[in-house]
Amino acid sequence: MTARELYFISGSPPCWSVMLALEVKGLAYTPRRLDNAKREQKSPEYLAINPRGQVPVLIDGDITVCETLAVLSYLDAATPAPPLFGTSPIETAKIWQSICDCDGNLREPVGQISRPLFRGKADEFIDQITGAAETVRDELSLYETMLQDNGWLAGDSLSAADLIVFPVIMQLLRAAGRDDAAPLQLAIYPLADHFPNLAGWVNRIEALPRYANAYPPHWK
Ligand SMILES: N[C@@H](CCC(=O)N[C@@H](CS)C(=O)NCC(=O)O)C(=O)O
Repeated sequence: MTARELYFISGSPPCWSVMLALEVKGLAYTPRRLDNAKREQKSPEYLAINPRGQVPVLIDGDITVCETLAVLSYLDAATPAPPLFGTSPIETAKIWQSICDCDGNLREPVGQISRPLFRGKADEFIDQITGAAETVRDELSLYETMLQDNGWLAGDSLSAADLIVFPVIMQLLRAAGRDDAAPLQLAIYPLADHFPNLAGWVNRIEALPRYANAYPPHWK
């Protein structure tokens, strides 16, 4: 057992980002999985840890950190290698730009696609899904161009940008790859058919040595 604990919900992209960061830095932790179906994140015990009732939360000894980016920053400051936020001003700027782009332009439209599909309500939300897919394809095209000459989203090495964007893309693929998404012709899945550079980037992340440890338990 370690003094480091991570409260998470399986399949939550922000939680997956933190888990990947822990694995990339080789940091052991005790996973504390909460059951969203039982609303365990709203229990009095958990609200005492995070009054917002959200995950991820990292506990490191007597330190409690809420919010994904705060956790990534904390981990990077506490364990600098490998660096997640760059080693030069321009690298740091590019990483933050990519994170802001994802949070401002990709995360919500991916949610607009994945939420109804995961609930089996594709028919009911067809306009929302196809409209969001258009926005998402535009964003993925930008990634596709960026990854033409670069292995990673914000420079020559893996960074927090990759760890933030990757779980969002995986959530998208899980939704777009469902049988009930096929008739909608979202032109996203299989990724390699539509965005081959992005598919190569996904493969690179999946090949990280401890990748499997962070994979959402209920997706296995
Ligand atoms: N800004 C927060 C957002 C975290 C968030 O949205 N967490 C979701 C899981 S993806 C959650 O806790 N949902 C449960 C709830 O709100 O009850 C962060 O990045 O940490």
